[in-house]
Amino acid sequence: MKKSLMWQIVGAFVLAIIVGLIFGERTTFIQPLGDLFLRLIKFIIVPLILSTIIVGVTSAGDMKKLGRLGGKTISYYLVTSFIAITIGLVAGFIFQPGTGMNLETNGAAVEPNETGGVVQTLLNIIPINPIEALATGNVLQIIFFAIFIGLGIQLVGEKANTVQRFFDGFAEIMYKITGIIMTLVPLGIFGLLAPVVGEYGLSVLLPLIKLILALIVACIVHAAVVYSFAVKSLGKMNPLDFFKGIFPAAAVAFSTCSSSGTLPVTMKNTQENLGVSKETSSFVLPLGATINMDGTAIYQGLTVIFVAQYFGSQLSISQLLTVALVGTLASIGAAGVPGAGLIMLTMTLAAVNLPLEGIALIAGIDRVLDMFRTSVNIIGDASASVVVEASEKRRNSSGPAAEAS
Ligand code: DAS
Repeated sequence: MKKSLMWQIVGAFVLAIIVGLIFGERTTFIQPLGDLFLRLIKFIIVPLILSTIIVGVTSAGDMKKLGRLGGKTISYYLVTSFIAITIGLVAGFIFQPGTGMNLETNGAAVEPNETGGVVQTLLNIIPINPIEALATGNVLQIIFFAIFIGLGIQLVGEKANTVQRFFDGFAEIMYKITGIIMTLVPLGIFGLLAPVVGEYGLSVLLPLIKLILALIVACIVHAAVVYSFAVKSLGKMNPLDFFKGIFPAAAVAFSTCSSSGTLPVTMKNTQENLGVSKETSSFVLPLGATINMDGTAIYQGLTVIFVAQYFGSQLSISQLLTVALVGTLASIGAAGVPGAGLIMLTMTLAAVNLPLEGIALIAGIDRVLDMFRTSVNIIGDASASVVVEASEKRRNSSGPAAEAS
């Protein structure tokens, strides 16, 4: 990645903190700058995902390869998410963020999040109306639609060549537009962060500082241990090069608190800085932006322990296992938008009969917690793309025997 962009991003962070601390809540006058950047990256998400997945599927060559890519990707996501929630639980026991707390809540009753369970979540992936899925930006349904269009192009063959060439060209156009928008990343980070710094003064953050610190440490441990090990041992990449390469996307995720919104930048970084092919990144990353959220998994584990400690509840081993399972599903079901993890927390708390009022305890600072968990979410997606890419390259280089199998 160009050093100048990295330093511009660091400068944007520093400037945002200074301006936010100086102007406090008056910093909202900068908000339109952040909203402008957010709208620019959101407007390309749907056409980018649709065109790049169709191209990714048609260039994958065959159904077997697609199945192999999917199997590796989903397996990596499930394993890292389960490790993440375990780290979140351990961080809760070590930091004890909820012990001895006495917080004023606004008493807002919180309804359990009607997620409709896992089966309904899986069924909802199938779009009844693909045009509506595109119009509403339902990413999982768009992925489903794009995969089947890509498979259809392959099965139809020559008659669909024009359609394939259209989407090839359209995907290139979307990558080019993403590159142009990327030049605005420092400006966008400044416009998004400064108002948040101005709003969340220390008086708001101090009472929950142990919870914030516990999440930050757990995120750093997860990224430094799990992703370093994965990209080094499985991805054959120097971890420092990996974290440097994904830094712009992590910074955008931190500022936007949206994995889906960051997707164009994540794809650009993995392709240009981490050497991941368009074919792999266009399949692994959109999927990851919606179902792979390790940061959210850490947050689920940690905040459940926080709530249990606050209300003086002792969780049994079986309840902890329930949290690990349901929290992993909650991280899969969370959408790649700001605050999704807080909404899914109702499901995890309800699973172990903890009072949903616990959500009101953290809702006030959830935006700050969301910054860190969303950054980890997209770093995890990028690590998956590096691992899957390396695995496919090893397989291809092992010759025709591997191709035949
Ligand atoms: N903000 C969500 C995301 O975009 C994560 C969360 O809310 O937990 O990944």
